[in-house]
Order: sequence, then C-alpha cells, then structure tokens
Amino acid sequence: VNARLQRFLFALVTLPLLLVAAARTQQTGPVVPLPDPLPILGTNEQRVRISALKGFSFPWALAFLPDGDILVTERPDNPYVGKPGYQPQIYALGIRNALGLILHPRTSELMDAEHGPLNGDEVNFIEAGHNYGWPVISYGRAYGGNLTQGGSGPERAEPCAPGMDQPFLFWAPNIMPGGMTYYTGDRFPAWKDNLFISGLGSTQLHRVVFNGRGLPTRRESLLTELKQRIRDVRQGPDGLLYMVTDSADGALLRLEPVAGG
Ligand SMILES: [Ca+2]
Repeated sequence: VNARLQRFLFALVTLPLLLVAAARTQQTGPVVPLPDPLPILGTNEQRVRISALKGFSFPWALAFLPDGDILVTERPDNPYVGKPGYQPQIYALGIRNALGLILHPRTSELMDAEHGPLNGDEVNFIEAGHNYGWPVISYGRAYGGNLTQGGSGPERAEPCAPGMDQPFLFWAPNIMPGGMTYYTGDRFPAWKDNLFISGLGSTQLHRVVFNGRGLPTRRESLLTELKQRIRDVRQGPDGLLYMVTDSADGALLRLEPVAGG
C-alpha cells in the first residue's frame, strides 16, 4: 500500500467529511452510508487499485470503482466471497465511471449515475451480484463514432446480452452526470419524488419524473441558462436544493421556490 493511499484511507477513517472534499479534487465519487451502517465509496480514481487493498483490514466496508468498471466492498456477505476467479470484495460488476452514488431515500436501494462513452450515460439500481454490462454492452459507442471499435466502445454492437442488466435510465446524447439526489422535501411540491442529476459537460440540472409505480415518464433540463458544469446536487435539511458548480470560480447554489410562483 503506497503512502498516498495510506493517507487517503487515514483521512477516510478520521475525517469522513473532509474526505468528500478531498475526494472531489481527485475526481472520485461520493461516500454513501449504507443502512447496516457501513460507508461505501465509489471512485473512478485509476491509482487506487484493488491489489493495493490486500492485507488492509477495514473496520467497515468500502466500495471502490478502481477502473470505473466494478464496485467492491469488504462485506463478508458479498456475492462473490468463496467463488473461484472473483475477488471477494466484488459487490457488482460492469459499472462504468459512476460519479453519482446514492441510496434511494425511500427504499434504501443503491443507485448509481454513470458515464457512458459517446452516449450511453446510465442510472442503475445496483444489486449485489449483478452485472451492469460494461465493457461488453452499452447504448453508447466509441468516441470516434464507431459502434464497438477504437478501444472506447462496447465489445458488442447489440446493447443487450444474457446475464447483464439493462440500465434503469440511459441518455443519448449524454448528460455527463455528476451527483444525484432523490427529492423528498416539501419546498418544491411539484418536484416531490423526482430524481435530480447534476450535469457536468451538459451544464444543467437534469430532472426525471416517475409515475406511481416508480417508472420514469418524463425528463427535463433545468438551469441550462447558467452554462455551468454542475458537480453535485443535494437536498438540504430545509428541503431546498443545493448545488456546487465545477470551475475555478465554483459556486455553491441554493435553489428556492419563487413566492407565489
Ligand atoms: Ca450498463
């Protein structure tokens, strides 16, 4: 374990809030408390490798996305514990660069918002032992425009394969998701139980509306006039929405309903 990683882990043990801030500068994902209660950390940090975690014992579980393609924890009930050919830390497979990672506030289900290549951004409900497809299948294509080739596209031209989960939501063109929040507050009654995803390259706050059975029915791009990369969106204890923009002159934004509007 290199010194950098040790410092990283020490910070995680002692200063979880600072970790979130520090992690953002390393382009890592958010820390999400699990119900059991164990923290889970998503990251696309290439330099934090699973192999670097061997021999390190944690008082709680971690989840890493070392190359943006798998999610791992050290929970003893992980689905791949004892299975030949699999690292026991693996929780789910086939996840690509998940910058958004939350627990659904009503069901405690783990959800990710992840970047596809050229198109194919996704939101998934992450279940233990499931495979979410990358790099085999995707609704995106290679950055050069080819469906599969070029090293950046999926392996298969068709976007589905046996044993691999379809995304709950996908986008073309991409919204380039940052953070995500499922709104349960009372300050925006029309937005209750909507999903909000911050858009980085798409410079928007993306809203997803669901029907009574939780199926997506409508999508809307908000705040596009700001022309700001929005790094994360959260619901505050006051029921308002807070966002941080992603730039050298970044700002913390609070979204409030207009009186009488
Ligand atoms: Ca997928």
